Amino acid sequence: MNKPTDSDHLPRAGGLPDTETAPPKVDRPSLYRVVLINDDYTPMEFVVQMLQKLFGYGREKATRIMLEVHMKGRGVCGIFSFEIAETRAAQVLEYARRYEHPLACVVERA
Ligand code: TYC
Repeated sequence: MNKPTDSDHLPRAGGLPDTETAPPKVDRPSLYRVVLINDDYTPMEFVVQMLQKLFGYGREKATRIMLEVHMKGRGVCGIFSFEIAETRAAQVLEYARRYEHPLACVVERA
């Protein structure tokens, strides 16, 4: 409960209580992008299957993301809280290295 103030007897904006008009005081968690980087060697099909397996995307969405990376040099494959983004990026690198592909990805503040 807030401390009583001198203006407590006056009508509030729109007649709404303070809890409805004041901005929320909790910080929203920061978000981070997992960004895939293009290279000339990793097979397209491997990238599509990786996106399906590690990010749970259907084949269409996975293909769209892979093609965006292939054509533009980079592409966002997901936006998450910091811990999830770091974990997913590490999983991408681990999966790629296991199959000896040079696939790269980075985490950026969204
Ligand atoms: N450019 C690769 C090729 O032509 C395909 C590719 C797409 C590689 C996305 C990496 O993150 C990547 N085989």
